[in-house]
Amino acid sequence: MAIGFDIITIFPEIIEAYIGESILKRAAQKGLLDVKAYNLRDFTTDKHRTVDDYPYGGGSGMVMKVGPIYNALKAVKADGAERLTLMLGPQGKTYDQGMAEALSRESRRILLLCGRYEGIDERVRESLVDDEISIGDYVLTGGELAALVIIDSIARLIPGVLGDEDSAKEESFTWGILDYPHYTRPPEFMGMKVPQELLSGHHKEIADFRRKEALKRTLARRPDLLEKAGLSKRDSEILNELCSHKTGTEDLEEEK
Ligand code: 4H6
Repeated sequence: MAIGFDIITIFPEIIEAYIGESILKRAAQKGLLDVKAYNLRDFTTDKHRTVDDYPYGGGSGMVMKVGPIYNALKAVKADGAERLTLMLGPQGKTYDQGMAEALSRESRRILLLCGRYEGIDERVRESLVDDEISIGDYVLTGGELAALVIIDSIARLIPGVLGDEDSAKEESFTWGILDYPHYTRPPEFMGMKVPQELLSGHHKEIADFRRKEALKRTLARRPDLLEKAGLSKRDSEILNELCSHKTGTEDLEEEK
């Protein structure tokens, strides 16, 4: 179960630099991940390798031209492989873990188009891509960081990429709520203690403690997630208990 990405960008080095490091590099070496970055300027036809132009109707900033993007898409797709073509932009559908999971099951290669300047000629959005994705409600100078966020979040869901077979299983169990707090040695640091439940060695007690802490945090910081989360009967009981004991989140309130 491998996955492939094609990235069209005026800064292929940004993509290559990140993919060429650490865990994603190993995934690529293992044949689980294939990322190819293409320089949009290689698909221009003028001497200056122009990818942008002045906006019709005037105004500040430049707009990415449709011609080079069309040529790049045509050249990348020339191998005839099935592809899902996505552009990254602040006006797209908001990306989340559910979309990452759906895309991790894609059999097609995923082609990501990264915009720069003030935006991309609207005809690209209308006719040349399948969809537009946004990684969140903020503006970036270019789509490259958004493309890397998408590649990274999908790659870690491919079995064998993290090397830890249990992690995906455990994640699906806690999916939809915030993670529980983590601790490692020493058991006490500058007076701050690791919760005794974690030192007990009782697996049931540890699991209950973690679930309760995860629910407590979610209630305090992201109550919106609780509505959509797939909670068990036991989870609902824990939450009811937390709600009845005053707010049950006093220990989190000082963190806010
Ligand atoms: C397409 C259209 C993604 C791409 C416009 C990209 C935020 C996200 C971009 C633009 C991005 C996101 C160019 C508009 C710079 C603003 C590149 N910004 N922009 N949230 N920027 O996923 O000016």
